[in-house]
Amino acid sequence: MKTQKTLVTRTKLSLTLAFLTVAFASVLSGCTEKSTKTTTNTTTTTKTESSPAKAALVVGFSQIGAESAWRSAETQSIQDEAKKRGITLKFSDAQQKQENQIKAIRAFIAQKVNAIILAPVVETGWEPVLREAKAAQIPVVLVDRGIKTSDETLYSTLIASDFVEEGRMAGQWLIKKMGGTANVVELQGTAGAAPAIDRKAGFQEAIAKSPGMKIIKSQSGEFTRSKGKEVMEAFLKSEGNKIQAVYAHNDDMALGAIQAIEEAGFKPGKDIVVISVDGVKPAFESMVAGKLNSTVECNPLLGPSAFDAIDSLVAGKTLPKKTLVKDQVFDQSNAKEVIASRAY
Ligand code: GYE
Repeated sequence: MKTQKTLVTRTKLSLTLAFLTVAFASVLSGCTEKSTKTTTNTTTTTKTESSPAKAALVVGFSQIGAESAWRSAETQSIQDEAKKRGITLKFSDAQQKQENQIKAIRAFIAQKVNAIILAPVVETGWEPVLREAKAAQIPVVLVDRGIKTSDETLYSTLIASDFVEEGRMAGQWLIKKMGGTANVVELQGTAGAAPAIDRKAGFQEAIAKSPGMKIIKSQSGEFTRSKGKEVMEAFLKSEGNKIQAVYAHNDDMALGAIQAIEEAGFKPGKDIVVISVDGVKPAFESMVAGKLNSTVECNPLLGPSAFDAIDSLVAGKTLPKKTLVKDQVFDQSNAKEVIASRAY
């Protein structure tokens, strides 16, 4: 009896042990399965998200300000594109001051952002802060305006229009319109800014071929409508009837000048021919209304290419130093036809 009992107990014991072993094994295998799943999940996540590895990107954007319709369209494009790609964008508006941009870049570096987008207000004075970004291994993408530096390794790439060419196109259009002879007043952009320097140079180069084309006055209207109006009022006061054409480095200043011309009792677009650069919606409306004569487009929708560049840089690729945005000339002859299709 005793032996039998022991046997039964032993059998029970080994059965229990066997059961436990199986149970433990399946718990273990469950664990393994789970951890495999987790691994699989992680892999999938990383795979689908060689994008949402993007989603984790934090980018700082140092913007110049909000001086023009062009600038607002550029800001919008970069903000929209960041949102679309799930990128966290730290946005800083410098209110036209380089010192504010430098502060913003230093803050981005301290926050260890993955990349910096910089629209530099002027061409010079960026080396010290860009050296700090380089030391922190944070790539810098310049958008819309270039800088002057002897060390091109301080930024990764520049995405911008050819402002000299825009100036040339404006000059050529005006020579044709004026039959090679005109007294022109020029409203320049922000002093020291790449588009102001280059648009002036390109225009001068173009009109140099027609000795009848003369710039009789030239002053900065700071790329704003109000300053453009103010400077044009002063030009009209001192030059009056002599002025036959206005060349403004952007649409906002041209629109301000148009107001000044009307208030002085002249007809913009007829008595005084007006040409500018940018191609924003209000410029098209003014051309349709017969006031602005022509605008040379400068595309501000730089968000998609800026973030494509950042993706490449984060992936360790090297980019060309400059990517050119293509522009074209519009005038009263085609403004009506294209106005509805304008995206900014
Ligand atoms: O033409 C002007 C703006 O940097 C290209 O800046 C840009 C210029 C643009 O304020 O309207």
